[in-house]
Amino acid sequence: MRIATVEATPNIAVVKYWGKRDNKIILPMEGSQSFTIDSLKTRTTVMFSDKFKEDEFWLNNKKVDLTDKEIAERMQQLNIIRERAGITLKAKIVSINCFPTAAGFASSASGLAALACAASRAAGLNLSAKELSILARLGSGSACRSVVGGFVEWHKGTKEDGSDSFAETIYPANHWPELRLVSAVLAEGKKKVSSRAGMKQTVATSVLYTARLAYLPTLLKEMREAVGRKDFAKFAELTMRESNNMHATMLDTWPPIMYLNDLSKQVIYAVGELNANEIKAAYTFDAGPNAHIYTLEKNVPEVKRMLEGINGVQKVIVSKIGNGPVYLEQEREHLIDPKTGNVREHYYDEKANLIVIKEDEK
Ligand code: 2P0
Repeated sequence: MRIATVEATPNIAVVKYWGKRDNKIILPMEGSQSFTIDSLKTRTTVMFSDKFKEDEFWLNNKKVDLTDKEIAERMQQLNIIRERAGITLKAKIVSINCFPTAAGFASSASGLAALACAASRAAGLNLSAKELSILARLGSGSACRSVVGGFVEWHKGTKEDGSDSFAETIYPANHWPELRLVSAVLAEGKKKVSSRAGMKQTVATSVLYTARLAYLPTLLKEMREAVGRKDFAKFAELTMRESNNMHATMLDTWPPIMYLNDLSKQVIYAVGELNANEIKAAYTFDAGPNAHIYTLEKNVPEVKRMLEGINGVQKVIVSKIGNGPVYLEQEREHLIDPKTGNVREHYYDEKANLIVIKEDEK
């Protein structure tokens, strides 16, 4: 049957991807590294069928306009998958994010990783992790790091066709079992400058960006070693300085880009105080104000208390390191009824933290 369902999770980078050398097939200026986390899942079902007259995409129960240029670009992997599988069938894609409402978390990494895995499986392809990573990359750069688990590196590659630009696991999820990510939701709403537009502008205008590119190869090596040794103090310093470096090039962009807000800055100072005697926490910020703090299990209560003491922190989410995408094999877990091709009524139950498919309730 041409249907598959996959759950994928986001990744939070410690060496950031910010800048492309090819905007069409998404090749980065440099490598990056992240941990895939075990929470904030996206579940995606893809079905190919001759019943369907056109491709359809439902995200969080809303129909997405596939004629929109940016969305069509992000879905380019779908045609590549069809071509490779030798099929011309239309696809129905149904996706839901298990994120708290208004969390302001980016969902493109988990969403496009889940799409690559589910669409290729539904098309009957049996692809390697490397091939899946390359497909996910075409939808969103950071998504190529979510097709595998643990500590992940995206190799920038040197080939023009992108065949050596993919992510792989350097250390599996159980390498550093005490590591946790404590994420704080600081603000709602859509960001003013998208990552895609922002990074393009940074590459074009920031004079600091040259210095960033010069130091990244050394940082990638030092980070790999610090994670390998599970040296939290070194890992934390590298992580925080790297986040600051990326945000410095954002501010140095013209016109300037500022993703951090006053609350983000309060978190930076509070982490500094927490670390006064012993390094216990490492903040990192992406293209938005929300704080992501890597810490060790024993320090989670203290980090949570610190965040909850900041007026304006809306929610705190603790994650472990995850294993990467999971294929759901049970018929009733599909978001599409395989017999009829109809979208099954479904929603995310935030309290129970699970996806409810209406038929299950009967
Ligand atoms: C990262 N970010 O490494 C960095 C840190 C944001 C800041 O990857 O244009 O949404 O789709 O390739 O993947 C965000 O970039 O951009 C990102 P596209 P994407 O996680």
